[in-house]
Amino acid sequence: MENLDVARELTLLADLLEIQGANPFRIRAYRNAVNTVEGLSRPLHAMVAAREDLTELPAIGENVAAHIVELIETGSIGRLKEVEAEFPRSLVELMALPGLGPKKARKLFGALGIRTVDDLVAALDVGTVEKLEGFGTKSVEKLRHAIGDHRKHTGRFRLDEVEQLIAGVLEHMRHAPGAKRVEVAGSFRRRRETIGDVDLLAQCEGDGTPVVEHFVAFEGAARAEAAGPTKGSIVLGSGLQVDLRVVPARSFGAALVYFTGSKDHNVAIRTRSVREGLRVNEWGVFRVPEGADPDELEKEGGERLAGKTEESVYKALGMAWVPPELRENRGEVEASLAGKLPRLVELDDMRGDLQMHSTWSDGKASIEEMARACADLGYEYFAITDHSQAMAMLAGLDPKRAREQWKEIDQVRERVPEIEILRSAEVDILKDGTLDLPDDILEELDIVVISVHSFMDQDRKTMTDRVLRAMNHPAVDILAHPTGRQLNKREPFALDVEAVLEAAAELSVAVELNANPRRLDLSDAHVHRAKELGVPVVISTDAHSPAGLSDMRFGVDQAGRAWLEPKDVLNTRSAKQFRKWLARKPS
Ligand code: DGT
Ligand code: CA
Ligand code: CA
Ligand code: ZN
Repeated sequence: MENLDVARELTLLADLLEIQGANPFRIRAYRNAVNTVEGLSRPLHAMVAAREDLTELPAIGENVAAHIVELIETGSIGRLKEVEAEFPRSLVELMALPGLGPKKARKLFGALGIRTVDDLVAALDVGTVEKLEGFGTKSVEKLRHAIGDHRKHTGRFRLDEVEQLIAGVLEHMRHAPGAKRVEVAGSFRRRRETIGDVDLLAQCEGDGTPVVEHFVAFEGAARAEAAGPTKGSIVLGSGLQVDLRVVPARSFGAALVYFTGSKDHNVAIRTRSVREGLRVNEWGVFRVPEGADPDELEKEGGERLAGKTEESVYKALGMAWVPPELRENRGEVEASLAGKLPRLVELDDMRGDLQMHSTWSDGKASIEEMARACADLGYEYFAITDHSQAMAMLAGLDPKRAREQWKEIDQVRERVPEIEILRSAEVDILKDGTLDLPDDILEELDIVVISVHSFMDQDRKTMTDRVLRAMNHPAVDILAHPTGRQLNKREPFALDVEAVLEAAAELSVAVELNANPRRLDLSDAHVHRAKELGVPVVISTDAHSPAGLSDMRFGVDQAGRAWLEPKDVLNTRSAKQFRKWLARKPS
């Protein structure tokens, strides 16, 4: 039971209570508690085991604390079961559809017995929904679109969610009898932005049955299946599936290559090996005997050339070891053969962070706290980018407050001299492409970051013109989270990214790779395109607290998937070199 599981169950309770029409204050209390749980750096199960008083945490009252303890100790919340007896939990999936709130969910369930998105699709098809009070033709049309979007997302988990969800499994596997080593392979190891299922490999000589049995006995598994001595599979309470394979040491490297994938990468290296008279599979690399039909051979038939380590496998194929982030058959096989793999950017290369918020807008920590946290990370510089005035609900800064903030920045500069603070703002790109702060303010900022936060449903041409107009402002340095996407939640807005990148190259505007694992915007493919076009990329966390600064690694991993080297990333530069870039334009 990880914190994410606790947050999920409390959210479920709040959602179902909302459908039920319960007291809004009670519902709010649950949602505030969820915020706290999501921000915790320690596992709640450890705190419960240590009998710590959970009500000392912010926004956790007696009632919620009791639910959490009950959930961790018994695996469920009694109150939640009561509500579920009235409204099935699948209704919450319905509420994930934009435009479908708790009232409509209750109505669909009460009047038509609709429990799931599939039920809704069926009802829409027979036309019963538009006859319901409150559901006109137009809202039915909207629902159809929403269902289309929703379908694209279901079944995949964000990378950060998976990291948290499998922590308990990995800990459990440390005690697996006979397992010398356990590694995560698959898309997780390739650091894809979302993950379908998790692929684990355990190294064990001889009979793997005890390892598989230990694995399927994991207490956090909602379902489990042992399939013989080398394979098993569990589904966690969150719905995340984890597959395990048990492999002997002589094959571990080959299995790691095979199960890390991607499938396209595997196919590419196998095709190549055939030409060399070799055979590569999850057991190793083998030389096919003269005149033998490779399809007729045993799984380990032929002379064994490699298998123990990944390096040995690639070497037997005449290749240099390929970083997992690159294994997508996007040219890495050829580059590896030619000895031309890039030296990917690493977390250690980062010298600064160029987007974060403080208590001046919607951040949770002061400028000084953020400064000290950045200094602790070893950065040379960072930018404070609070929102601008149009973001009123996020307490965006108007010119007057911006100037007040600069005074505080000056004070913090004196108190934390070990790091350079750049005066900045995340300036809103208004509906018409103008910027949300006047020129005199923009000119006095050290660095200007711009982004879209409103009117995200504009058509492609309008949105593209709007962003291009904003980028043309001479004060602009960085276009932040350029497509506005939120993984599994909000599709990117309609934008001609190619045109934006071309303009960025022309205007010497950098594009952001937002490292927040909920965004990872731009995507790996777009960042790769930026590199091709010579557009400088910055990797920024968009942190709203010191803890958020550690999201940098997600951005760096994604930059690796885009083939970025340190020289492609502006904030790998020293403060001095970065200042030089800032002075590239007259403004
Ligand atoms: P996911 O789970 O959808 O996020 O993506 P992956 O890449 O983890 O895919 P998954 O879990 O289906 O399989 C794990 C790895 O196993 C995959 O990356 C490559 C390998 N693999 C799976 N199926 C095949 C196949 O049919 N041929 C080959 N050559 N490799 C495969
Ligand atoms: Ca997988
Ligand atoms: Ca799998
Ligand atoms: Zn933003």
